[in-house]
Amino acid sequence: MPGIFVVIPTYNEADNLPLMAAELWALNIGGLVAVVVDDNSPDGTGLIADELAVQRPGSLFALHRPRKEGLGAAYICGFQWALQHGADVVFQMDCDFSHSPEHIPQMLYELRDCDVVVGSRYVGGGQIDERWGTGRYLLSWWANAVYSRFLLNMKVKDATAGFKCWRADVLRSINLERISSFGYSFQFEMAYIAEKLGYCIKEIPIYFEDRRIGHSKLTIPIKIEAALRTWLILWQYRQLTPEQRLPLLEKPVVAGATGERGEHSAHS
Ligand SMILES: Nc1nc2c(ncn2[C@@H]2O[C@H](COP(=O)(O)OP(=O)(O)O)[C@@H](O)[C@H]2O)c(=O)[nH]1
Ligand SMILES: [Mg+2]
Repeated sequence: MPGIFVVIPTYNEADNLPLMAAELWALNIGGLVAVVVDDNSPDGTGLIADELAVQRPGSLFALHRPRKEGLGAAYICGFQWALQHGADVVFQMDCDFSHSPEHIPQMLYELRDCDVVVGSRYVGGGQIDERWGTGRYLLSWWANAVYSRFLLNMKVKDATAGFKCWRADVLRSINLERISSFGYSFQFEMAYIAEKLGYCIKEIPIYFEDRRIGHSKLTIPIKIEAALRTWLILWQYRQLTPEQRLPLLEKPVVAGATGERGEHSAHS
């Protein structure tokens, strides 16, 4: 059974997390493991993750980080954990239902003939919640059309998408240690690296619904970071080519999918 790891960073998602876990389990996909990476959320999301891990041993793991350090750092932590535990496929998604778990089976299917599948708002059939304000829409358009496509010359239409399905070996071939983004520039930094390394990225349309519960953590400093980071990314990876994929070491023995809860929980 393939090891399918769904990495979900959380910060104050206490109301969303149990619903998200239930929807993931309802998919009934063998070998699917949720990896929650919580940054010591004040609303107790981390404790809820621990309780869910007890309820379904081996189906959900809770990783705890001592403080809020941004979405990018949380994803790197979750990716590394998944790779160390024998992942074949790694998903990344928000915990707020903007990324519907319903797309997971199709994304898995599409991964058969590409390296990364992106749940995209900007391909035919993709859609954004009508409730998005003009400000947020313009920001997303600017980041994708101007920064990603024009400046970074990227092919992917939704470069800032946070819903992705990675062939785990692609992540193994990327030096995750050097990812520098904290906030949502993480999304296009990863997409840019994947393109520069010559991987095949496929986009499938999704309906991106605005979060129903809780608040967005997309703050002004994170927006400023994304704007400045684009230039750094352009410089940092200017000489990256497919020859620079990291060599694949032997895949670790699968432990995560069957291990005891707590065994892998990194409590703060
Ligand atoms: N662990 C962790 N998760 C975060 C952090 N910032 C945001 N998240 C989570 O990342 C996902 C995306 O954040 P969200 O606020 O929905 O951003 P938006 O979709 O761009 O509005 C959600 O599941 C958040 O709970 C952080 O600093 N640490
Ligand atoms: Mg969100």
